[in-house]
Amino acid sequence: APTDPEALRRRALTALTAARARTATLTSCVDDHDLTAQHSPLMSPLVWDLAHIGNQEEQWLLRAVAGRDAMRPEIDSLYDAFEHPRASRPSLPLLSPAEARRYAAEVRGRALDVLESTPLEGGPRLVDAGFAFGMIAQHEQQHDETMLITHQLRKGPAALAAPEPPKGSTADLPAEVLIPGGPFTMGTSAEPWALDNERPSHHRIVPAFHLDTTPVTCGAYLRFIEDGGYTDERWWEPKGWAMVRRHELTAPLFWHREGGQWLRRRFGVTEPVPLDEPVLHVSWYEADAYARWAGRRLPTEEEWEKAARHDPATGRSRRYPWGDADPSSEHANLGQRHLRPATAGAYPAGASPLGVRQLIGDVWEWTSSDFMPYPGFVAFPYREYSEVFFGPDHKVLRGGSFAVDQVACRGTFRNWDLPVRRQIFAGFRTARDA
Ligand code: AVJ
Ligand code: FE
Repeated sequence: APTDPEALRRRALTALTAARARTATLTSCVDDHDLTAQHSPLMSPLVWDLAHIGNQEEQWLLRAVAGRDAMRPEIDSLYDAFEHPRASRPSLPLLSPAEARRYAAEVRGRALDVLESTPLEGGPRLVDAGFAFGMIAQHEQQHDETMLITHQLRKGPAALAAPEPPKGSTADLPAEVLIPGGPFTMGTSAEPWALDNERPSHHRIVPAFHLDTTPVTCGAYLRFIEDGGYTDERWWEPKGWAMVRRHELTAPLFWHREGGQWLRRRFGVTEPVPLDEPVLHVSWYEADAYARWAGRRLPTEEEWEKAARHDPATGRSRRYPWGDADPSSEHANLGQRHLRPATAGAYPAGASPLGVRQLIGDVWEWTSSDFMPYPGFVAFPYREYSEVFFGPDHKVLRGGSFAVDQVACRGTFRNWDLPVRRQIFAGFRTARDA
């Protein structure tokens, strides 16, 4: 990771520009009606995400770093995620698509002036401007993933297209990999754009365990379904069983059965369920039930990170499974380059030192862990980014999906959500004690 000011400035400019190009794609591929409609009570209208991206950039770059006055103080509360739940956002007096575009573009123009004229340091606090630019690029990319989820929930014809990801095969791969017991370094104090919840680095002792070589595939998940997984209370946590009964769940979100065949809807297209692709759109409860049915369990968050980062040859933790180099298209399925996960066994160049595949990209992976602070955690730049979500309500997801940009994805990156959530691009892999 670069530390000299000119390299940081270039890295920030590249990251901000890439995020805005993706935002433009996601908000120009449908008409104004689809931008302002609510496609699911779980999601904001797309036009809310667009203006919220601009408003956060105004608050954290123009006001906090550069000390500018608010451009439109009356809109701050409309775009405060804690003031208005997603379901209520369509009834707010939101900026129109044209106004939201103009506002976000105006903020960006000023932010680039600030980037030109502000001395950059690489430290992890907001006052270290290098971090503030990285944080805002990650924030925009996270909302781009959120908008892609809205597109997946949207009814109607496809609006987005992308080439197919590379094919992989598990024929020559072991089903699981043994991760030997012992200490490893978890989290980071060095990565300049790591967010508060990834810090600080600290030692953990992780007993030996076995981890699936690849994420669980649709084909494997289908065996759980066909074995009566959704009708057998034995496999389910009580709250998961209650969810299955209440909503009469029989399969992952977006799957349905027709003429004896399982189909799924993906970005406006209905297609046969791809048996060799990692399963997507399962809740934590479904992942947990599958693992119990298979005689296994979900990995803990620390097991996941050790498998992804620990190099047994040197004893140090890498930035990514393949080493310290930034991800390329050879390493992982990231950045909405493709609109689906690659089949299991793809991306051999992205394997970990012990041979675990597809830890980064493809599907977010549910872990068994609650979202908790690391020892020495300090909230920044605001408590609402991570701290208010710590506790037993949220489960940690790791590794990133095909919809995550590389700026918001690394071996230490932590995502979290409620265990009932299914619309996110989440799958899982399983583990067992050694
Ligand atoms: C880390 C993905 C759970 O989208 O709610 C965006 C990221 N925080 N704006 C979310 C986030 C503030 C967050 N997740
Ligand atoms: Fe946000």
